[in-house]
Amino acid sequence: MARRNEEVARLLENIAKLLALTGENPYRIRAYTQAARTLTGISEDVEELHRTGRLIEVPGIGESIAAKVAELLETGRSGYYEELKLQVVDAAAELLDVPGIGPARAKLLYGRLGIASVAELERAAREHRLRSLPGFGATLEERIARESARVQQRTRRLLLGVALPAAEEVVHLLRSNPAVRAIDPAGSIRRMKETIGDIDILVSSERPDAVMDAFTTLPLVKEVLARGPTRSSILIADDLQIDIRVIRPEEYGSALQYFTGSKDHNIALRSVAIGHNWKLSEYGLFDQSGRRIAGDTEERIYRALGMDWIPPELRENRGEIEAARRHQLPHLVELDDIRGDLQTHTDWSDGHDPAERMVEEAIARGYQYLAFTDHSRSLGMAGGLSIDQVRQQRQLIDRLNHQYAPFRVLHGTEVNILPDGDLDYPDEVLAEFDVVTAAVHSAFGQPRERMTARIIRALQNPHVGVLNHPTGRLLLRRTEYEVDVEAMLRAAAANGVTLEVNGQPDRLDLDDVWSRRAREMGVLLACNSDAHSTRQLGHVRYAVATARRGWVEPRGVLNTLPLERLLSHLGRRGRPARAA
Ligand code: DGT
Ligand code: CA
Ligand code: CA
Ligand code: ZN
Repeated sequence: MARRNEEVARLLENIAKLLALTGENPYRIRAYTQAARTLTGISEDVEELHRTGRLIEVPGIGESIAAKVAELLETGRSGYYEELKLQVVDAAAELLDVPGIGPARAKLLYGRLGIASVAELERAAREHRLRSLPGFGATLEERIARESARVQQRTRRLLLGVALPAAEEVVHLLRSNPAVRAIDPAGSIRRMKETIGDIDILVSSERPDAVMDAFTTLPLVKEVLARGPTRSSILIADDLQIDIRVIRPEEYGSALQYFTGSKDHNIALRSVAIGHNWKLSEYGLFDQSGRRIAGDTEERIYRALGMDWIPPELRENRGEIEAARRHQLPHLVELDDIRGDLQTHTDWSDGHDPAERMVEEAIARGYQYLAFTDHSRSLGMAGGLSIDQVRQQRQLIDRLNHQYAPFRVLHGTEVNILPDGDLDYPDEVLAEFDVVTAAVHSAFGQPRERMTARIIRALQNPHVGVLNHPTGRLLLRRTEYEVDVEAMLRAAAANGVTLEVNGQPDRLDLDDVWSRRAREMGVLLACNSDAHSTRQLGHVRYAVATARRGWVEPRGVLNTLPLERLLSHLGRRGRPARAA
């Protein structure tokens, strides 16, 4: 079953928001947001914690919050939250989703202008009706217009990291059904696009009725939206909508090809078929007389059209059809190629799990090495490490290396790039790490030239091995900071610095297009999880998916190297790697 941690966390966050609207004291409000954050990060299942009476052992969860969590888990609702909603104008609460709008401004917008939804807010901002309000200037008005557009966009699309596990669970539950011959996620999920509009699943079967029965009665169904003979839609937790289509086996390949998309890829592929005087549709590939040339598998369709089968991640009409015709498709990196992770956090900074548990999970994943890259000292909020703590952590890492040999724990840091491009530790401290990863975590608002110069300066520091989440975007929330990415890539190439493809579902940074460009320019990439818990080590799959969408091959990814070659690569930058 899916974990309900996220659902519970959202309730706690909503309570915090409503409390803020009622003018509750900040300590209580913070208790709820902290508890929400903790629940999202921990690897334990919240239902399990509740069942075994250990909820109140979770840091930051006292009896009062535990009681509300218990009620939600047992009854699916929260009386406390319902009551709060009645107290507060429910609609005004929606405005708080817009960055820049706090409780005071929400009250003002509702009270003075009667604005009760994000859509109305956007319209009012575009019509310049906000600037007359006290404390609202033209700049804020512009920002609100932009941010409320983004909030509405966000509610229309989902992160791949949310949609994919849900789709996979449905696929897993149905696969063993005897009426199901084959089942696959299609659409943007199969292409591993960074955000997903809706979830499409295809089933090959000769008994559509039986498949529909099974689908619409899955235990995770919250609501059946539509049920037809070969097509149905359900709603599951978090209001995720899943559409399923049942296809006859002889048409399954062509349907899978068609519904995988992208639309642009399909259009280009269809014109190849037209070039042969053939017709390609979701029902098959047919010649002029209507005879079926192919249809049961995708491989046969692509082969009949004179090309290699194209991995779904490449189907964006970015040159893949030409490459497939010439038999020159890239040999894409795979999850199994990854030998270790070069960005992870432990409970020494803002991670949730102790170093030992991270190591054990990495070993269970089949890794040869794992770098701990806890935050550096100026990131107080995230428990950045003082120089003393760095040295204490090294003793622990030496112990772990002894205990878990031949597995190798690398002592790393995610060192802040300060606003002027200096790094957050002096060079002699940086020289002691096995791997230095650097990142921008502050002063995001710098103008483009300053930000670009700042990052390039960091790339020129001979101790820096990797630049983390290079553009700083947060999907559906914050665009990248202003930076000349081409110049950044050139500097990375010139200085031999690896650029990260960060696997956190809301980062995927570098993205697919920049990853491809980076490789063209000779820049190495690292597919990392940026895990803040053992469970999140699995996020590396999204980094690999993004790299695959960027045509990246295993030799383009630093952490496909076995340990010895990784160490010698890291040593090449300025200082010898420490002997194990
Ligand atoms: P999404 O859901 O917005 O993340 O993106 P997709 O790619 O999953 O798009 P969706 O769900 O609208 O349709 C699934 C696939 O069906 C799409 O990738 C390609 C195919 N498709 C949909 N509409 C058309 C169309 O008008 N022409 C062609 N050639 N293919 C289409
Ligand atoms: Ca879709
Ligand atoms: Ca769809
Ligand atoms: Zn970071």
